[in-house]
Amino acid sequence: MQKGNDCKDCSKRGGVTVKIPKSHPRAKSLEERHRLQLGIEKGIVTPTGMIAHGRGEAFDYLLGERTTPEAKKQIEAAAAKLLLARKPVITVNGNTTALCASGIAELAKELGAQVEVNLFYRTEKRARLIQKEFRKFGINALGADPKKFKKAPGLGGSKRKLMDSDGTWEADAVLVMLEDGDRTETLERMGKFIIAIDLNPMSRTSRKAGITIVDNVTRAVPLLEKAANRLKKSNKKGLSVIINNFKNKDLLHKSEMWIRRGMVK
Ligand code: PTJ
Repeated sequence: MQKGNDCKDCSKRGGVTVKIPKSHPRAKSLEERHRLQLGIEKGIVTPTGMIAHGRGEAFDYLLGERTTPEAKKQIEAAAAKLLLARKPVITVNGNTTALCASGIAELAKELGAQVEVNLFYRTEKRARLIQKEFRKFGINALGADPKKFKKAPGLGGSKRKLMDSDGTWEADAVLVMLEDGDRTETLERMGKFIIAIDLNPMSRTSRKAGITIVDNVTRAVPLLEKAANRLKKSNKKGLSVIINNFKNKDLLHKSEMWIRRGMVK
């Protein structure tokens, strides 16, 4: 859970305050739902973001709501790749902002990466609210200035085609979370290396990304920051060895086996 919570252990639903005891077996899951609810109230999260989160929760439940050994390897490779990148960019939407803006901000600082707002249900107001949220954590997020937009080719009418000319447009490595397959494919076609965080190892984004972390963003983002901090001490050769030994397809298969069978075989 991110730092700087608006609410610690209670949630207001329809004017009713509901206490979530720390000992509640689903406390973390309820806190995440509450965080999204607050995000909707603030205008940061789109209402369908709740449905997207529910889908993620289902996969997370089947993964045992923990970072699997495979996800730990995916996180290590992702950190190595982002550290080697000339210009890494982290793109954020409503859900990721509500769930872990402070963690993303820490990660961006650790990597020297830029943060860029990219929305499916884009309104300029939402983009500015997300930018404002990141400012609280010392990040000047890109993606809210229409004068700087360039359009990714091949994304048709989707507002996800909008790219900041100083951000994803220039990036060589892009970290995406809760991403659509068509944007992942487009960014790859543009020559960018995609690192995805997605609880569904079977999604188009998971299969198209160069490195996929099959984990909840709320766990993966702080672990990625820790890995980046640790690997910063390695030289380029050491980081390249990690990436060269990494096999995205194999680890995706193993992640899928956790979900399908509760074991890796
Ligand atoms: O904020 P906007 O306007 O950009 O809206 C974005 C939404 C959330 C509507 C959009 O990203 C969306 O529809 O997402 P999806 O396609 O439902 O979800 C993308 C993937 O993220 C799915 O494979 C989910 O299982 C996965 N996912 C959901 N929650 C999490 C997650 N992966 C990691 N951590 C989560 N907490």
